[in-house]
Amino acid sequence: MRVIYFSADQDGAAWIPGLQAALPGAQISLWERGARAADYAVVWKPPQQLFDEQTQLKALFNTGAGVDALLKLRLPDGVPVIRLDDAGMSVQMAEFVCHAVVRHFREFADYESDMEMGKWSFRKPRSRLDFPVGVLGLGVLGERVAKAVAQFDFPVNGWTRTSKALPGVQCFVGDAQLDDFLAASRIVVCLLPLTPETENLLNAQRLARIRPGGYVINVARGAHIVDADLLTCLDSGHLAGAALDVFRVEPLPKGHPFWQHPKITLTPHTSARTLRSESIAQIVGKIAAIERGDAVAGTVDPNRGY
Ligand code: OXD
Repeated sequence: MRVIYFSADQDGAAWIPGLQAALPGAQISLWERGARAADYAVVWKPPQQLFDEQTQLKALFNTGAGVDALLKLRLPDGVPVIRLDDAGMSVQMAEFVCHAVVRHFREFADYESDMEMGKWSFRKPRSRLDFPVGVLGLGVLGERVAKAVAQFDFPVNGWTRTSKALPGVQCFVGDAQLDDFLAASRIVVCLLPLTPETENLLNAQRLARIRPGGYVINVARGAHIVDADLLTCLDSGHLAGAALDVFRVEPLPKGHPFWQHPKITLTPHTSARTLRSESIAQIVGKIAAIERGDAVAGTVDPNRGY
């Protein structure tokens, strides 16, 4: 069996020994132009040329949570695209989002700057009932986030394409209930897959539906938010702030207004990192299932886009 690995961001040299140790009988190599035909490809943001050359693949593994970059390419006909099922990402996402929610709700940024100035002052406790948290997207990551936030006794709303029952989470379904979901939420967390339907979802009209004094946390894709509309809502005071981990262009270009905005907290696409050993164990388990002819969890539906 031949397995190729390619990543636009990660250190490939570190993945090869791990894959080799887990698949001792296989030939594992970094993909390069003109490489011999492989059975499996393990990839993150690969170039089109990889698929133009590798037309015999039995399956394709995406090493990140989102498959949008992959689905923009022309893939070999019928090759299943398989994503990681969690592989240690959902706990990271839950801690990242809970941190952002609690940091905003408890006004820790203000305390930090007070303390830096040597100022000892308390803020009035706020009621968490006034800070309902809405999670856009209740997939593996969104579900974990919604449950984790609910543990802090915030009211939690969820928005999904098809109905989902989660204890402690009020679910809103489809386009018809999106405005109601936004109006019921003051902190909005975006965890949607990026598809033509969800691109630019958080535009001026939708951001205006969020409760006044709202807060936006984007840990999905930059293209879910219309940057200029977010800035307008922050500057008008309709939104109190935003925590952004993802951007239309990454790294966020120097000079982009997000860098200096006083109401925006930035992180460099780090909310849930791919964990190498967990991911390799999962990929190897899925390869074994495919070789046995068994169904494999996490197969992407290319028409749905996730
Ligand atoms: C992603 C990831 O898909 O970082 O954004 O895994």
